[in-house]
Amino acid sequence: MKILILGGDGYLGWPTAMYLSRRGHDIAVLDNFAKRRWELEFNVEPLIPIRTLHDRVDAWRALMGKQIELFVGDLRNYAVVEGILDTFQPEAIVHYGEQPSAPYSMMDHNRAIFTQVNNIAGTLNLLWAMRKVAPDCHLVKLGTMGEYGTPNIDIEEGFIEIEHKGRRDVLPFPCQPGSFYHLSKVHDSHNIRFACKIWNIAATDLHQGVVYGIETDETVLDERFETSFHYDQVFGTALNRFCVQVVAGMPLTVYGTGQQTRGFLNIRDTLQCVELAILNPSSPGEYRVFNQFTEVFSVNQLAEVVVQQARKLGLAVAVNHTENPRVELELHHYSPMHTKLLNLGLKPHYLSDTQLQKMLARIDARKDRIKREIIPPQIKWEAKTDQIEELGLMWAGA
Ligand code: USQ
Repeated sequence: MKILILGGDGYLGWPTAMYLSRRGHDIAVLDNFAKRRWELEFNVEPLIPIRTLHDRVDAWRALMGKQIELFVGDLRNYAVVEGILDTFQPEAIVHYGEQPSAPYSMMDHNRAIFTQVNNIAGTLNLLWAMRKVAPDCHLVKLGTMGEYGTPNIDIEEGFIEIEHKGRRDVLPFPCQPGSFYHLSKVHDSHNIRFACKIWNIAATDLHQGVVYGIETDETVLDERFETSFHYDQVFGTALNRFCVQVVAGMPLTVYGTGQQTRGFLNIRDTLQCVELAILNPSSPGEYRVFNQFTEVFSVNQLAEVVVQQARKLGLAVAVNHTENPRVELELHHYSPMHTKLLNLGLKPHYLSDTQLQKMLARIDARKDRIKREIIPPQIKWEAKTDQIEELGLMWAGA
């Protein structure tokens, strides 16, 4: 199948491109390298050095004999989007091409605006271009479990049947996201659902949980295929950060009481889920939501499993309950449904001792590259003063 991957240079985009290419699909990737620029804003870098996208694509061709077509461009530029869709004529589009960090979006006014304009305008351009030049293409969009927030009822997969004043309807599940980033995904979801309705577009909105992991079956084939593994306060996610922290001999940064609970999944399962969505497309005009995670953990549980494995390696570990920089419920109900992908055949890679040991070993091999100063959380949700001055950062536009 012809598949276009937006955000093909990223933590998930590049491994997805390799995974699908290896399975015989005809792959093109688009990226504007924005993530590499945001890294420079904060002087952060992935733990394992990554090649340029051009070099990765060349290496993939040289080693695997498979062509990944490379487009460089910005989704905010409508002409670029329409041009690429028209040229490549994808049958499926996997859309990762957004600003992915909640802390980034909460840092200051400019970055909040940037996140929403970038994410929402990019997706809107895509929808308009699909309508015009690729109306039969299936959109597989990466949304987030964070769109739902933490309501005091079980979370359904996208929709809930409600009875109100004697009448019944199936309506989008209420959204109470916890950052301007997560809100950008909610706005995307509304736009996509509407586009499906009016233009008969087929779309799957993958409400993904927190991804962890440092490698996939393809990244390990050659050092040029490595993906960008972050552990800093802006782009690093909880479990990845905790693993780097123990290796660096730093206390684990559990925010607040650590009782806050989320859905998690291995990076290998992201690839599986995306492929399952592509191979089992929604129908024209159908907007569907899959909750994409395999296990639920509280932050304390995550810290505990990392501590256990680190101790086995003789690492000295401490857990530091720092003041929570975010505004989020710490003690809450959390029981989201996640059966649709399992029903399509998802075989989860659950978090295991072996998996964690492997991850810690990979991190340990790159221990000398850990920048300790980019780990502590400094970006605060409720700061009323301008945080960029305190953090010594400036906004130069995006
Ligand atoms: N947390 C800590 N300590 C840390 C980092 C995080 O206690 O050092 C806590 C946070 O307070 C939060 C939870 O861990 O309660 C998850 O935070 P995270 O930074 O791992 O993930 P989050 O900001 O929610 O965002 C990540 C991805 C985002 C994706 C989302 C899925 O960056 O792109 O949409 O996970 S979800 O969390 O389900 O919304």
